[in-house]
Amino acid sequence: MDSNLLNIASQFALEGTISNISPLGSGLINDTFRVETEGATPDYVLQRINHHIFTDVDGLQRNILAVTNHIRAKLQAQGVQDIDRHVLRFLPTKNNPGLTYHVDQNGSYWRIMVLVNDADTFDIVNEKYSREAGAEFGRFQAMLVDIPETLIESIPDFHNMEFRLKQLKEALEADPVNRLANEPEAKAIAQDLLRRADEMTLAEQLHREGKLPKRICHCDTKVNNMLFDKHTGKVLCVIDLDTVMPSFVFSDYGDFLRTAANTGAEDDPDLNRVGFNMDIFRAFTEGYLSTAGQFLTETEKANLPYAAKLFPYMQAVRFFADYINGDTYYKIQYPEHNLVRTRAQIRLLESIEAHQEDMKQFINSLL
Ligand code: GN1
Ligand code: MG
Repeated sequence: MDSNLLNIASQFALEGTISNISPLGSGLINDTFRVETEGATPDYVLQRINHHIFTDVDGLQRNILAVTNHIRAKLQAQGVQDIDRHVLRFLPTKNNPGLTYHVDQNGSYWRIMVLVNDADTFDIVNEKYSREAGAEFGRFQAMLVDIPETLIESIPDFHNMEFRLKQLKEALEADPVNRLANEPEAKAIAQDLLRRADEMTLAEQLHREGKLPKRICHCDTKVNNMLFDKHTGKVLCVIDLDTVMPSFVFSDYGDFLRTAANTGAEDDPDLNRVGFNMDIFRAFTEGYLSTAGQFLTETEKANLPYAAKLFPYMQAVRFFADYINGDTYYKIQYPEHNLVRTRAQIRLLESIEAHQEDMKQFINSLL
């Protein structure tokens, strides 16, 4: 067992005696370890927080604590059993009961949460799981509509489409590795993306007009950010809370469909595989509206089809800006990776655009 990791884990007020620490999962942003303890005490998840991406770790952890405490209190009031399986629990440090992170001598930030055992995550979901995921993400937002704390944006302007377009325009102007100048395809993509700018910044426009609220959202509702019970298949809880922040509800609705309703991969080189799966859309939307329907405004409901196209669009803008910038943000596996990702997201966007009318009709039929 790594004595350095043991020393870090020992800074936290955990129960039991640590018997083993080993790498866990395949996250791209944080480093994650499983901390096992002897006997019946819980096992834990130890994480090094990427403080280059999340620059305000204190604010980030205060966000997460406010959210998990608020949800925990509601579950308690509802008499839910086994609460640690239904909401993440972060431990305080031994020295400071109000602090849920530790800074080591290298300046790395660490936190520990209780491990939810006998749980599965999925990268691909069928209709049944999509319906449950929709209900769970809707429930998550619903439980947080009355949270008293003011949350920070753990990544400022994370899902602000106007800001993402501004970043793209800056990249195109600087063109630091001459990809725009040298590649006719890059010019065509830039035009294709920019011509949709007005339509795609609808959320920011509505917000300025006072017609669209910000609420506490998860902001990374990829299909694999939800735990399911290994034995019953029932949804347990939402994980990966780093990006929980004020945003438009479109974030959670749109990003799930971007990942779960794509018939191909996010970076599929074969565009013929990429398309929008309407069965997954219908199942997820049914689930989502069954729990979020009560608090959503008419404007929010009417714009769910827009939310579905917004997220592949935003992701295309982000991948493409990174490609033009010379691949400084997303990890790439090969030089054209960000370009391939951009093409795939644009193909998905086109497929969603073609389904807008069907989507509107389906949503109206549920209301
Ligand atoms: C990043 O690292 P990962 O895969 O959880 C990104 C998301 C993107 C996603 C695209 C903090 O998430 O916003 O949707 O890549 N997270 C951050 O795959 O930028
Ligand atoms: Mg994740």
